[in-house]
Amino acid sequence: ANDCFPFAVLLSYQPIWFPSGRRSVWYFSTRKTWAQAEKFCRSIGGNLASVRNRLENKMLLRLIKKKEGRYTPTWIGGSDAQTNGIWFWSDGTNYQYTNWCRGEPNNDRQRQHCLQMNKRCWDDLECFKVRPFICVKRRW
Ligand SMILES: [Ca+2]
Ligand SMILES: [Ca+2]
Repeated sequence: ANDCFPFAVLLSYQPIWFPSGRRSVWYFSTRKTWAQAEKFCRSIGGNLASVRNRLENKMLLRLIKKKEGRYTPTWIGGSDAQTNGIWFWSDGTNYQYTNWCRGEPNNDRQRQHCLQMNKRCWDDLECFKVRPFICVKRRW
């Protein structure tokens, strides 16, 4: 039922815009698995968020802090589920800028294939864990 998100509710969310002005970013505090989160983002015409540079990374962290009151681990759109060690952004953005925490991605127990923003840096994590998440939508 949660997958069916009324547009009127969406209107009450305040997205932030990346500096390019072409991509808006939406924070959702509902905890979902990575795949559920990506599916939800697609249902509103977007994808889980990709990060293209340091400024965008900083903006997402600031958004998490603002919405949760602290740096809560949050899903964004990176995944190496197809081939371990080959990372993709679910929105098709080139995987170029990275901000991995020291020692990450470590593919712990060979089963970490999804990217969470963890405090100030990134960590690969089991995709079935539930986290709040950030969607990105291109300007329509
Ligand atoms: Ca992996
Ligand atoms: Ca990890």
